[in-house]
Amino acid sequence: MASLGLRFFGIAALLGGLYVPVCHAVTTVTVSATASHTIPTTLYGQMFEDINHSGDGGLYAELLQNRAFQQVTPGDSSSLDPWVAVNGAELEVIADTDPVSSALPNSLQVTIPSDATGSVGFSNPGYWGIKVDPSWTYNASLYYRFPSESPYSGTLTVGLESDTGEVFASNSTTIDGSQTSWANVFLTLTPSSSASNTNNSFFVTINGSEAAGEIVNFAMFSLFPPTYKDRPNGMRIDIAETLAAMKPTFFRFPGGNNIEGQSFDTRWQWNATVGSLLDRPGRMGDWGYANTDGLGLLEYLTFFEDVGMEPIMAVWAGYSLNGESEPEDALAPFIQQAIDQIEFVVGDPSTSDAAALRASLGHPEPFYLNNVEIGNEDFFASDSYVYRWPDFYGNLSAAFPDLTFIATTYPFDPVIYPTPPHYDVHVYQTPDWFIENAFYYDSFERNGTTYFEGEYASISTNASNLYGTPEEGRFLYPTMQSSTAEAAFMTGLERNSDIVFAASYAPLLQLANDSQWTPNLVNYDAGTVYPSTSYYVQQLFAVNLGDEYIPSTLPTEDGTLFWTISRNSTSGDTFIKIVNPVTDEQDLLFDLAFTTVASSGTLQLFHGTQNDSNTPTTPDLITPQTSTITTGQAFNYTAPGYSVSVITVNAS
Ligand code: LXE
Repeated sequence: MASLGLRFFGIAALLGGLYVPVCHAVTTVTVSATASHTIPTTLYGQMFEDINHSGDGGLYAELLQNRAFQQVTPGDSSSLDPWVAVNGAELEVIADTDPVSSALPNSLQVTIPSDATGSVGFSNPGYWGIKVDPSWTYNASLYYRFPSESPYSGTLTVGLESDTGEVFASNSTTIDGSQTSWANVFLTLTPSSSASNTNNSFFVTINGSEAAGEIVNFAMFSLFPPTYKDRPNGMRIDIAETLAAMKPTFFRFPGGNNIEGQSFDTRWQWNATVGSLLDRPGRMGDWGYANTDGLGLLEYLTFFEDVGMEPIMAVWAGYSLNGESEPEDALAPFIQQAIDQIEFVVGDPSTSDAAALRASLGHPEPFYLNNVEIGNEDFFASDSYVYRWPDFYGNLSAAFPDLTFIATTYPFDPVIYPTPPHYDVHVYQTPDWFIENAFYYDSFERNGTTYFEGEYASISTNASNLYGTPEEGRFLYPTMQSSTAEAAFMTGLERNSDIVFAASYAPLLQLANDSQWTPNLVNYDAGTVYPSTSYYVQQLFAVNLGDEYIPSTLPTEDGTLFWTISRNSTSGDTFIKIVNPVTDEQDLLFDLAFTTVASSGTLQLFHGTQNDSNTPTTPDLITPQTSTITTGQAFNYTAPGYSVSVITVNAS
């Protein structure tokens, strides 16, 4: 326990002409010179699934929404969303008699009215906007065919325009009525000026008077800006860079609820997400919108290599969100599908078809993979996890003895066999809960079992209605109160990193215009990324981390001041993280047992008031500020209210 000494604070208050010393309780933290354990290399990472348009419309850089009419019902008015007609064209999503591919059965059938004049066609406003950047080259692509042969030949134009009709970029080609089979049109767009906002759209037009009465079918559109590390079919640069700047060590994917499916048929299936985009049918995701699966297994894995993080990959485990579990005697094909998914990632192309497929797609070398998670939140179907866990774990660990498998129930309920080596623990709670549970793992038995805090977030101030509305206390965006409370909890994760091997805030990403869940770590719209206060907490914890944990005086278990210390055993850089999740400032005295401690260090201070929040209307309200600080074997520090401080000092 921390010793609370009383110290006369340096500055005295002037009162009635007399100097009256102001008393502050000072918490003395004695810091050992010897590490107690090695910090796992996977401690701080990210949990991702397509929720809040975090994949399509988010990390995945494709700009066109509903680009291939996947998982829509032709004839439904919503099947066209968000495409709209330009200048009187008649648009209809049809089940094509001769579709562009068997995976993409629907086409956009465009009829040019017989009295058409001017440019006639259709446009797409993207995912609530399209960013027009004159320094970018956009790759536009579409497929077309004439359902009936026609003598028509004319110009097709694609471009980017504002909602007031200002054209920023356009490019053209000739299309031909003799083209009754599918032809691909690929055109680049280089805007000549920037747009003042993101209320822009992508348009496709033809000359109305020349084409009057013609009918043309279109399919599989795409519009890509430059991508992170220049990957074809890759990631949106600003979002990817924001994620990479957190220095995540792992990326949990592809769910979360979104691996589960609302039913067995709509579960995430790796094999439907690889190969040509024409061969990906997409699926109805678990968060109310179709997933294109353009962000497929290979795109994920490539992204992990580009960022330098490892996967924590989930396999579907026989349970879907509607509450149904596969009976035990029906599991075999799903276990095989999970084996194939893992083979695709790490298998040998000479012995596995899935690995050979990976090699044929340009990556003959296996990807790095250590951790595989079996299912998601299977405590919701714990009755069936009693057989699903041993069946999946038994078969998968026999096929891949070098891999590590993670169970998704709680250690105590139900008791499952064989005893899982690792558990994925989730918690969405109030700020107070996170502060009160900074010692959550301290009492856990050290029996070889280790833990992945796979989802956590402080989501509401209302303990009795955590998932209620913002009016009922739910956070729309993280605040300094919610974020510093998470930081208090994280000091406990770091202290217990002998048994906590990984931890990730959830959810990771949110398109601010349309989301299903709040709060989220990183928010964005079509043009801008808005890192939240919790993002900066995650970043401070992840970037400033040594390879060894340095024990120190324990914080008071029911207190309001927390710290954790780690050290880089090569450089001697020692990272002292101090969290004050309440209003009043608090004083500390650090007393380091190291022989040599630098006389100055670096302070990264992140602090604000309780409700301060980085939002699209107040971006960057609170960011960490760096300064130099006087250190030494003993030094004082005052932690402001609602703050996370990281003091980096060299010690040996
Ligand atoms: C639990 C699940 O795994 C996630 O998909 C949800 C959002 O983070 C959460 N309820």
